[in-house]
Amino acid sequence: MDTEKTLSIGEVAKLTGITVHTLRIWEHRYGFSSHMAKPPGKHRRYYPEEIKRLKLIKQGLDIGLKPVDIVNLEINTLSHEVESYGARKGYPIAVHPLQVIEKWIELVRAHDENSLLKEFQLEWEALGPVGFVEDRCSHFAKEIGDLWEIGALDVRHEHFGASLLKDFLSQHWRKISQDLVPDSNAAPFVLATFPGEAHTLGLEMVATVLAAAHKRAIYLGRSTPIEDIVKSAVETGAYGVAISICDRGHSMNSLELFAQLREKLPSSTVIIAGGCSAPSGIEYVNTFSNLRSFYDWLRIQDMP
Ligand code: B12
Repeated sequence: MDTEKTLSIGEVAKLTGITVHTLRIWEHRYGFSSHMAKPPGKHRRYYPEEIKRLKLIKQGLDIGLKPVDIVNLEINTLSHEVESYGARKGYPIAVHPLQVIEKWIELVRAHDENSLLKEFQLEWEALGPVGFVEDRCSHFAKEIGDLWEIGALDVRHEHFGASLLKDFLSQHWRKISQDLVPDSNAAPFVLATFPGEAHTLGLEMVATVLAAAHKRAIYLGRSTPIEDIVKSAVETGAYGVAISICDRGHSMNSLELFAQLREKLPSSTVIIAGGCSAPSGIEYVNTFSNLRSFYDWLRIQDMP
């Protein structure tokens, strides 16, 4: 195999969530010989195919399997082991979504829009809106990003997959809203990204969770000036404003933007933030580590 296309241990750690320290212990203890390349005189490198297997190992460990039992299994046996162990322990099927995501990625590669939409629909029906966004969409987006980073997908694939998912979510949450959020005067949540932030998939996921909790969403979308967010919130008597921040470049001035938002919004309007680069620790901004906890929070709000 071509060693130029191999990955360093640091890259592998970043992509799999397994620490460099743990990977080194496993290298030492279990070998991994068939999955690694060792260029003469250099550090060992990992073949990209190994990422999939290591992610499955991580899933197995997260649900209680022991490294000694799984680290050296080949991918099909490993996948079977993780799945059957998860089922025995009563974990919902959503705990191990890798095979599904892999199938979706293949459909992205093939630009097979109809099949991918069918797959989305099947999972949507099986998991419900909140399970679909939390256990499928976020893994899918992350996997597309990871594969792009290691050069296994092109940016055109990223665009294709992300925009199809975005449109799917948009259609579905708007439909739920029409059917289940009967009162068009109910205090809404205003959804937006800050100026310069182009990533809106998170906002679509938030809108989906709001619809599932029977809350009204006013979707302003990407790159919205603070004044406009405030105007919409005031005019509609919004209960809250929800901001998604994905690009770290924009999170740097987000502290200032949140301060402006707080100052200009009525004091009763709640500010909520999420996304992989959302800042934490601002006392007047509610952040949520995942969309399920956001859903649980929504369900207990006493809203007009
Ligand atoms: C899809 C995607 C795109 C799509 C966006 C499509 C769209 N309309 O959203 C496209 C292809 C257009 C794109 C473009 C760019 N992208 Co991009 N993109 C991604 C990708 C693959 C997924 C992002 C995503 O949607 N994730 C799903 C989100 C929602 O997950 P999350 O942020 O973890 O949020 C979770 C929760 O926090 C919650 N949540 C999210 N928001 C909110 C809000 C609230 C209120 C709540 C309660 C919860 C919540 O929901 C999620 C589920 O659990 C990431 C890779 C990655 N690893 O993330 C790169 C990534 C975000 N992109 C990146 C970059 C750099 C760009 C570009 C600048 C690239 C370029 N040079 O042109 C451009 C931006 C162009 C611009 N004008 O600014 C970088 C950002 C790096 C950084 N510094 O942070 C990333 C990380 C890729 C990388 N590894 O470099 N991108």
